Amino acid sequence: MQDKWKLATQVIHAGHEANQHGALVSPLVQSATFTFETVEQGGDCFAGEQQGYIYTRLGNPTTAELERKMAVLEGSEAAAATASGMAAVSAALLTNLSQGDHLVASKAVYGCTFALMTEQFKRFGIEVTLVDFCEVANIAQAIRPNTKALFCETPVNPHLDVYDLEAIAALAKRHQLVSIVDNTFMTPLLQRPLSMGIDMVIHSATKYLNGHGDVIAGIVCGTEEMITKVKLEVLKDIGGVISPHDAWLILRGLKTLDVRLARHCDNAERVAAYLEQHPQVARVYYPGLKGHSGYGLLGKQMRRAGGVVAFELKGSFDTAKAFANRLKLFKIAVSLGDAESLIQHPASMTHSPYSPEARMDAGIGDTLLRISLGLEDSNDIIADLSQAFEA
Ligand code: LCS
Repeated sequence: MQDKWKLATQVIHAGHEANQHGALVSPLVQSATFTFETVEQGGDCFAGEQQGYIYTRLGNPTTAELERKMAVLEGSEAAAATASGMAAVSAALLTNLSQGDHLVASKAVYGCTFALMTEQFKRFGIEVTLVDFCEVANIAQAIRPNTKALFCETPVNPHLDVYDLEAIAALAKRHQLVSIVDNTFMTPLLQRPLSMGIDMVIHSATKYLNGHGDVIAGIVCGTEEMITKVKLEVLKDIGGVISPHDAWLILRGLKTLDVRLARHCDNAERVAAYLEQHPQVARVYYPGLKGHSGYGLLGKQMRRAGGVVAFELKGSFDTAKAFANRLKLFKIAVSLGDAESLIQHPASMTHSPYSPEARMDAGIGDTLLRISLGLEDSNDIIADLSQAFEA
């Protein structure tokens, strides 16, 4: 019965287990360590001969509930919650890559993911080739004998390019590579990469999953074997584990994910259409618009186009800056997926880890603005944009 529930029901119920007091909402287990009856029992728990919580870096009941819920939502065997989205990206990649290995990744990714791959991995002898994932042939050409994994986001932060997940998964399988997808912009309610053959999914849970702008966290989903490696080989020793309190807040946020996403998407669709017809706008990037390269995958790979829209104004960088500075309802802030509508300038903010050349090559222009549509009334959002255009 539970297996058949729709995802809108699973966001509320999946992963919940009966507790001592019959509390409807699972109690927050805010404890760093767990006690043993005897030294022998402690030793058996460490040796894996007895089940039991030991120390929160190794596992925690509140964290475990979030992990069970996310595994159900993504359709994975298991999940690991992490201290941030970057901890999830690095845990997923470091589980699969060692010195001398090679990674093929999309050249347009979140700025810190770019920095991790191009700066940190270099220090540890992990090679990375960045290509445009719009053409699967580009990925195939970049594969070498020592390639171990493929990595991308789709839709991409910040300009929302969309990549064909079935084609990427098939290519990975042909070459026995691990395919890893960052599903932050979609959440499992709009896109389920594992159902298309992708091996691992990661999230910045900071965004839609939590949805209230008060937590930094991440999730990795995959097979039991992969997630055990993530937990025992990376999280245990490198230590990027989630705080139980943050896991508890995400469990609360997830209950409303379906209803929140509906509003985020409605608002984004309306704003994208408004911007597209505006004479001061040069170009709108939103997979829900007919002219967008990802439009063909809408309905097939993605249920809806999400709550983020990017656009370029006619004019210079100063025009874009002045426009953003005039907005009143929109807050100038990075992050996305919050109740509040946010605007940011990728070139100087989220994607500043790129060199100007690498950024232009990835299609992230100087005048690009990215907005995350919040949960406000769309009339107020449009009115705010209109007054900024008129000023
Ligand atoms: N993956 C994607 C697609 C992201 O957008 C981000 C953060 C991360 C991973 C990293 O997650 P975090 O560690 O921040 O939880 N994106 C941000 C953004 O666009 N603005 O601020 C952060």
